[in-house]
Amino acid sequence: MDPLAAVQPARRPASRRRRIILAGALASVVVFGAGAAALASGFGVKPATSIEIVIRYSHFEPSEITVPAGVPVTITIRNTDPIGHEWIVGDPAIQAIHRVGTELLHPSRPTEVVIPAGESRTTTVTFEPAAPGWIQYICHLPGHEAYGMVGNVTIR
Ligand SMILES: [Cu+2]
Repeated sequence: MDPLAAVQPARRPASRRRRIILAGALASVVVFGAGAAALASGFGVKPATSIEIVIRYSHFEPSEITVPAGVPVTITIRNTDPIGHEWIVGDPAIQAIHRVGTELLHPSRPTEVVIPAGESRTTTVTFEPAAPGWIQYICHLPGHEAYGMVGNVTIR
């Protein structure tokens, strides 16, 4: 048996996935009509100090959060998948370390949270000012980042 099978991305059923991709394509057309650049930069989104991120089918929902700089932000990560995941938030240097890391599980830190299957974890992080997209949250279990388990933090 493949020893990595237990951590392979939890994929949604194919037929449902196709419908969602189609719906996403339609939504993109509408969004671009309404001014995609403004939405993509988080314009108009009020920074939040309490955020819930749901993990479903090995994706973070939402995959974009907007937070204030310099104040504690409470983040609850709820894993609805039948496999464990992790939530590593940080700059490209942090992500590079975890990308080649060999530990499947490690002790949780405020910015490095392991969420077992079906469980939730809450952490508190204070973000320093950074350019949009510089700080990301990624699951570095094998194959998960490539499958799309990536989110962006906008700090304002
Ligand atoms: Cu994952």
